Amino acid sequence: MPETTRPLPTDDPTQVAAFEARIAAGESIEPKDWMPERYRRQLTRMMSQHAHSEIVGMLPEGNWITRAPSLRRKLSLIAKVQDEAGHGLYIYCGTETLGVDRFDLYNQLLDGTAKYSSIFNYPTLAWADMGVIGWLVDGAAIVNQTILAKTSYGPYARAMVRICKEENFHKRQGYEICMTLAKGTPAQREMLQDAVNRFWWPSLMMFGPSDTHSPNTAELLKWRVKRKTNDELRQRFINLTVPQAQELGITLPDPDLRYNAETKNWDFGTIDWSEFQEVIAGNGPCNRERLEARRAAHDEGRWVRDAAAAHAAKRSQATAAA
Ligand code: BYC
Repeated sequence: MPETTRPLPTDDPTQVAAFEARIAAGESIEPKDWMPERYRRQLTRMMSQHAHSEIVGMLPEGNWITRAPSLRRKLSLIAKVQDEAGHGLYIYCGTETLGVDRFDLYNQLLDGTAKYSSIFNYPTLAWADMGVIGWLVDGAAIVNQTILAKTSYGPYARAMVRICKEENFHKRQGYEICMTLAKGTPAQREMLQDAVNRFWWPSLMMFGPSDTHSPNTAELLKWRVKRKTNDELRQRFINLTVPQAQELGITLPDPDLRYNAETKNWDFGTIDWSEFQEVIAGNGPCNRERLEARRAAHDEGRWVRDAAAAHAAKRSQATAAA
């Protein structure tokens, strides 16, 4: 039975109290430290979903590598997609420090039982989508991950510090594409506006359900895995992004977006949570296509795994014989 579905053992209350005192004191929890099984389980869930998101997240942008408009754009897009593969592998490594096997986790992605970020189930229809993904999707990821860099689990926090550095570069690269299109021909501006119209609301959904409908937040805040709620981070993202949209001279597709001088926040309209629920239930525009692409890549890569295993076996035989 995979580790993540086994029944939870009962934790010793004294150990739980000592653990929670460490969390309250702001200490970092490291792989060999004692931790409640539920903490381990929550981190495994969150980190594996995050790793899967990076790997599936390569697909929408990978779709445009062959059609990038110049050599410079192609090189930077290839580098971005490679970075995402690196982030995925890095976070799978982090997840293994919790005592799980990445192949079990990966199989949960392939058999459709694991979640990954809703945003990657939307199609990339035009070159402007590459700019908008960098600007909005990586922008949202940075807001979420900068806070996760202070999470209580040491390996995850350290992974986030490193990953955020690269995400910042991705965001600048995306914003620069948007700026070029915004200063371009009317057709380029229209392409940019259309991409923003399609990606704005799904980017807000990346932060997860509203706090009143988020079953995991309270426990994750208690253990300082999360340091801010979904709604707090969503609001922060909106506040940061509206001035950037104004700078580009494009319209965000929300007639209710208004600056509130009292709260110093940008108030926004109602998110279509039924769309979000459909996407995370596997019924978004590209869910099936994304999983099929990952399954095909897994099958086509079988010979690499077999060759690596055979090579490792041969080396260990040679070492034993020496
Ligand atoms: N999509 O209780 P809640 C990237 C699920 S990759 C799908 O609020 P939690 C990038 C949630 O898992 C971005 N599912 O959960 C890569 C839970 O379901 P389960 C990925 C979602 O954990 C390439 C249920 O809804 N980033 O940055 O407290 C290119 C209830 O939610 C989503 C991370 O993974 C969603 N959007 O909070 C560019 C960061 N939202 O598991 C960029 C780490 C919620 O109970 N993760 N669900 O069945 C987190 O920060 C948190 O897990 C979340 C959700 C804020 C995502």
